[in-house]
Amino acid sequence: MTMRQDYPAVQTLLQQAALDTDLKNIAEKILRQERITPADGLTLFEKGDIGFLGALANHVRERMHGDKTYFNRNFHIEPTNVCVFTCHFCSYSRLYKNREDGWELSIDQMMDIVKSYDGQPVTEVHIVGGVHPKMQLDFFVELIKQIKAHRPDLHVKGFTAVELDYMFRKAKVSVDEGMRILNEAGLQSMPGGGAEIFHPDVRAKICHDKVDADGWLAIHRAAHNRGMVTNATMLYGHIESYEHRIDHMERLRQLQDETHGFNTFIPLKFRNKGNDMSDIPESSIVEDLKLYAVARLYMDNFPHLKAYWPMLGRNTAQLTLSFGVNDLDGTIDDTTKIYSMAGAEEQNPSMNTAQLAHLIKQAGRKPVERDTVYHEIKDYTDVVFSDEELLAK
Ligand code: V47
Ligand code: SF4
Repeated sequence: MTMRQDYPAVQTLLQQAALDTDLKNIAEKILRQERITPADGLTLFEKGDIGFLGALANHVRERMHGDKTYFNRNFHIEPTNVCVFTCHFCSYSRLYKNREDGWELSIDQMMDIVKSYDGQPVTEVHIVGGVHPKMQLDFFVELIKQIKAHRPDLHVKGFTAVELDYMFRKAKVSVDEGMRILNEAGLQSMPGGGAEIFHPDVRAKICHDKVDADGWLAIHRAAHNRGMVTNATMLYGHIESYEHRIDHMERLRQLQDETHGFNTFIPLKFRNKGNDMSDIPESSIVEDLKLYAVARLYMDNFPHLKAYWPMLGRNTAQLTLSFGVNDLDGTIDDTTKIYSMAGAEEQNPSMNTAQLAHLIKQAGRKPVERDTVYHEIKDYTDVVFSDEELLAK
């Protein structure tokens, strides 16, 4: 086995006389590339300090990916923020009866967004939004077909399991049938949203009326069975306990053992502006970094760990690159409102390729542009950017 640069750092940690025996045993398992148990995961949250967790998670990250840090060039389409559900953490949605306060895009309006990227080297469109009672399966099949007819090479990643669960029930089709219809229309992968916290005690309090854990997992299983890849998220830093986080990650790890269809795990930090949970303080940066590190150590069968910079902010996103993260999502181009409406620092999230690559280099890592399924497009390590590119708004 090659000894990576940080291996001595982990060895030094293990030799500390004061190191807790449980933590030492877990670290030794990780160095032997053995799976850690739910109890080990809990111990890491409860006893691991930021230095210990960071060194171990960084060791795993570098064993898997070296210094490579992936990003892609993408844009989002948010068809609507009108939603039949009432998730208490959501700052973005409007009920159908208040739909004049929200937005509802027609297929033509969404195609205008797609066409506005003609000639630009974007590789992915990410489609996600509220669950509108009148935007149904046929509508989205038509949208996907028009996108693929206009630009066949654009990867269509779309719809959370929450949107799909509603769409399939409304169209009275089974999950497998619904997935077949969308996949044949041109849907290639699914984002990871809607997972929140799977445990029913938490779900009942924060998002009682949408698809439950088993329903969410069944939709991802159906996608994986068709050969589609998907992501998984976890909304953390509100009322959940460490046990709930481990339970969430364990359910995902088990499905991944079965299907190997997940690409990326994306912890999403709860932001508390403009929603029913605004009285709950946001997690500290130390808690955020510890969570990323534990996620990297626990989710041993997930190839990638993503920090979503529009939600975390650029500075924290840079720090996560030393706590297990190897992906920073995409250039986004100011096309998502989910986090700006919930109080994220990034009110107009947009970075050009030079800025995103520079951010990664500043953290001492190698920026690599990828497509949705992690084919490498270009290594930017030795590319020199002009001030004009770096300072562009
Ligand atoms: O499921 C909603 C989250 C998610 C808040 O797969 C909030 O590549 C924090 O899943 N504070 C949707 N989070 C977005 C999503 C996503 C984003 C980027 C990349 C990918 C991917 C997926 O947004 C929802 C919910 O968990 N969310 N409100 C809030 N106040
Ligand atoms: Fe609707 Fe999604 Fe907001 Fe829940 S998080 S209310 S499902 S838009």
